[in-house]
Amino acid sequence: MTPPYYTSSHWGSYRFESGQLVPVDTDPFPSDIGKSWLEGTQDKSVRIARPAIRKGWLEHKDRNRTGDAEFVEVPWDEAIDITAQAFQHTITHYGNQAIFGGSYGWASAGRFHHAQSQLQRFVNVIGGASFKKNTYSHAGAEVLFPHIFGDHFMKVMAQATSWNHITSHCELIVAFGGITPRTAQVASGGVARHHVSGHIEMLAQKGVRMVNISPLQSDLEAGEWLSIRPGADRAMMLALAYVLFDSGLADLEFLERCTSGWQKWRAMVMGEADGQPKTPHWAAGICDIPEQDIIALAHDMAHHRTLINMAYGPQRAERGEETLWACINLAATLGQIGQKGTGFAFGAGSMNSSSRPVKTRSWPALPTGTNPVKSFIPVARVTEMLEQPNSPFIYDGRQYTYPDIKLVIWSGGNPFHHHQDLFRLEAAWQKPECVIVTDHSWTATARRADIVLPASSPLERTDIMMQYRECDIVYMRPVLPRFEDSKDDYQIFSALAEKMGVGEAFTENRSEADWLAFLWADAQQKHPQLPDFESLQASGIIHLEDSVCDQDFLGAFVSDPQGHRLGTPSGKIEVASETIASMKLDDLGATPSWTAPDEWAYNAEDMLHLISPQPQFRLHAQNDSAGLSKASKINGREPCYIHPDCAARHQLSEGDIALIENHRGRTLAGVIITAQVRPDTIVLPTGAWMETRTLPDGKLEIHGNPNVLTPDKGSTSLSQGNPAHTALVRLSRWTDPLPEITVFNSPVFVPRSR
Ligand SMILES: Nc1nc2c(c(=O)[nH]1)N[C@H]1C(S)=C(S)[C@@H](COP(=O)(O)OP(=O)(O)OC[C@H]3O[C@@H](n4cnc5c(=O)[nH]c(N)nc54)[C@H](O)[C@@H]3O)O[C@H]1N2
Ligand SMILES: Nc1nc2c(c(=O)[nH]1)N[C@H]1C(S)=C(S)[C@@H](COP(=O)(O)OP(=O)(O)OC[C@H]3O[C@@H](n4cnc5c(=O)[nH]c(N)nc54)[C@H](O)[C@@H]3O)O[C@H]1N2
Ligand SMILES: [Mo]
Repeated sequence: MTPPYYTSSHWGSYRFESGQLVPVDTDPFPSDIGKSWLEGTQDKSVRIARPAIRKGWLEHKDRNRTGDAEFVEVPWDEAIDITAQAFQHTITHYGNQAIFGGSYGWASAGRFHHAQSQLQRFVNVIGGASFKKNTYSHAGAEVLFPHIFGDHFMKVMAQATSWNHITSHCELIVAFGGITPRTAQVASGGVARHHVSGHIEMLAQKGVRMVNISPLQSDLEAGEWLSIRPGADRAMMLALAYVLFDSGLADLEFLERCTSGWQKWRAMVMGEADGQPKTPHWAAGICDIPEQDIIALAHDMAHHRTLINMAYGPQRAERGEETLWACINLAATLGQIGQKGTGFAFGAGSMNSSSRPVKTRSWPALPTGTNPVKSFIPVARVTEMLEQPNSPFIYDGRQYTYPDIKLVIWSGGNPFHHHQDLFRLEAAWQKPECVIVTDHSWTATARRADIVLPASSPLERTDIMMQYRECDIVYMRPVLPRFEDSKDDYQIFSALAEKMGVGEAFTENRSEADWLAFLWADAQQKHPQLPDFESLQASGIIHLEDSVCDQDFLGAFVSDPQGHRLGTPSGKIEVASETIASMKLDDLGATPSWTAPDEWAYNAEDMLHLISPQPQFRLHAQNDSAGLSKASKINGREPCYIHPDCAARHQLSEGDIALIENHRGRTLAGVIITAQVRPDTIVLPTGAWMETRTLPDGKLEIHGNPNVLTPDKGSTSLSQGNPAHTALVRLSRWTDPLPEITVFNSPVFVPRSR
C-alpha cells in the first residue's frame, strides 16, 4: 500500500490525491491560497532551472543590478566554485561582518528545509555574518513589549487571552485595524486548522457588538464600521481615554494597582502635559470619527465586557509602536485587562496562531550554531545599511554602527517585495561587490542578484511541519520531483561548506533523512507521547490532543501584582516608561501622545492615504504568477481599491488603470471601486512582482507594487520598524499605452562572451 501523501504550508495542510492538493479533513476553513500552489510551483517560466550568473558580473564584476539583467547559466560545480570564492574573498579582504546574512523572509513551513535556518547555520560555520533583529511583521511590538510588559515579545504573546474566552465572555470588541479572516489564513511555521473565521461567526451569532475601526470595512465584515483616517488611531485612543477619565469611568484602582506612571498618562490625555486636552472634539478633527461616536463608544466600553484588539497593521506605520502603546494604555485605563475574555489583544486576526495560547509546547528546530559576528541591523534598515556603511544608528535606546557590507546573501525572502521605497533600495543594492540569492523562482530580488542558485520548492522535499500553536503534525512528502536542476537549500549550503573546507561542520555527516530523524528524536524527547519516526511516516499526519489553554492576558499578574510582578522596572504595566524617557528619543517620549505623521493628507489636499495590506489571494509575493492571484488582476496589474467619490474626483472607472505616484516612485494599478474604503484612502495590497520601465521622465513600476511608494524610515527610533502603512500618494488615470508585464517570463539567458 502506498503511504498517504501530505504536505503543509504557512496557509494550510494538504493531502495529495489524484494529482491535487486537497485540504486536510480537519481544517474547517481551508484557505484559498493553496489553490494555486501546485500550479505556481510548476510554472516553468518563473522557476529557476539552473544556476545562473548575471553576465555583467561574471565578465567584469559590474554592479548594474536591475530587473532586466541578462544571465549566463552555468553548471552546478562552477556555480559553487564561484560562490565559495566570493565568500572567501569577502572574508579574507574585509572580514565576516562584511557579509550580510540577515535574509528576512517567509520560506518553507518545514522544520528542516527552512531557508533562513539553513543559511544561518551555513554562515555560522564559515565564521558568521552581520544579521538582522526583529521582523517586518511587528518590530514595533517586539521592541516595545519588553519595556511595557517586561518580557520578550513571544512570551507576552503566549499569554494572550484565548479565543474561547473571547467568544464566551466578551460583550464588545473594539478592533483597530479589524480582525479579518483574510490575514488569519496564514501562520508562520504552518497551519493545519483555520479557526479565526469560526470564532468570528460565533461572536456574530451571539450578537456580540464588534466595532471595526479601520479605513477598510472588510477588515471586519461582521462589525460596525468606524471609518478612521489612516494613521489617526492614536488620536482616537487618547480621546477614548479622555472620556473615561473625564466621566469618572477610568478604573483608577486598576491603574494604581497594576500600572506605573498613570498620572503622566492621564496628564497627557487631559492636556496638562502639553496644553492640548485630547477631547473627542479635538480627536474628531484628526481621525474623522464623529465626536458623538467617540463619546458613545467610550461609555459602551466602560459598561460592557470589552476587548480592545489592535491588528499588526496600524503598528506597521509611522510611530506605530506609539499607537500600540496608546492602545495598551487605553485598555489599562478601562481596567479590564486580566479579566475573562476582555482587556487587550494584539493581532487576534493577524495570524491564525494569534490568541491561541497553548500549554508550553516547544518543537525542535535546526540547530544553527552561534554567530561570532555581533554587528546587526534592525530588520528594515537594510537600505540605510547599504547606503551608509560605518554610520551610527539608534535602536532600543542605544547607538550602534552599520556594518560595511560587501556581500549580500538572501535565501527564502524577497526584499524587492517586502522592503519600502524600492527605487531607493534598488540604488543602494548596487553597492555591495556581490549579491547571492537562493530561491525557487525568478523573483524581483533574484533578477537583481549576481549569483542565483535554484532552490527546490517545499512541494519537492520531505520535511516535518510542527507549529507551536497547532495540534497536528504533518509529515511532508514530496508531491513533485525537484524542478530541473534545482537543489535543496541544504544541498546548496552543504556543497558550499564542503568547498570552503567546513563541510562536516555544516552537515555533521547527516543526510536529509538523518536530520529529519534527528529532529523527530528531539521532538520525542520534548513530548514522550509522540510515536516513533516510522509511525509518523506511515500515518503522514498525527493529531495531538489540543493543548490550547483558556486564559486571560496577564490574568495571574492582575489577580496578584505583587506575587506576579512583571519584568518591568516597576514590576507593573508601564503606561509611562522612565526607561524610554531616559533614551531621549526625538520621536517617542515617556508616554504616548499625538503627533501627526510626516505624511498626512489633512495638510495636503490633493493627496490620498495609501495603505498596502496583506493580499487576499497570496502569501506576500509568492505564487503571484499563478491562477488565483492572476485572476484577481486587472489588465495584468494588481488591483487598488478606491471609493466612488474618489473615483469620480479623479475621473476613474472600474477596470481603468490608475497611475499612483509620489516623490519616491510611481506604479500602475487596476481600479476597483467600492464604498468599503474611505474616500481619502487607496488600498493597494502588497505582493505584485516589481517590474520597472525607465521612461524619459524617470522610472515607472508597471505591476502595482505599493512598495515603490512607501517610505523607508524607522517607525520610531525605538524599534526602527517599517512604516509601510504610512504614505501619501496622488492618483490619476493612465492613458498612455500599457507596458507589457514580463516579470513572469524567465530572464534573458545568453552565452558568455568569448
Ligand atoms: N507595503 C507593504 N510591504 C510589506 C508588508 C505590508 O503589509 N505592506 N508586509 C510586510 C511583512 S509583515 C512581511 S512578513 C514581509 C514578507 O516578505 P517576504 O517574506 O520576503 O515575502 P515572500 O514573498 O513570502 O518571500 C518569501 C520568498 O521565499 C521563497 N521561498 C519559498 N520557499 C523557499 C525555499 O524552500 N527555499 C528558498 N531558498 N526560497 C524559498 C519564495 O519563492 C519567496 O520569494 O513583507 C513586508 N512588506
Ligand atoms: N492572505 C494573507 N494573509 C496573511 C499574509 C499574506 O501575505 N496573505 N501575511 C501574514 C503576515 S506575514 C502578517 S505579519 C500578517 C499581518 O497582519 P496585519 O498587519 O493585521 O495585516 P494588514 O493587512 O497589513 O493590516 C490589517 C489592516 O490594518 C488596516 N490599517 C492599515 N493602516 C491602518 C491605520 O492607520 N489604522 C487602522 N485602524 N487600520 C489600519 C488595513 O485596512 C489592513 O487591512 O498577515 C499574515 N496573513
Ligand atoms: Mo509579516
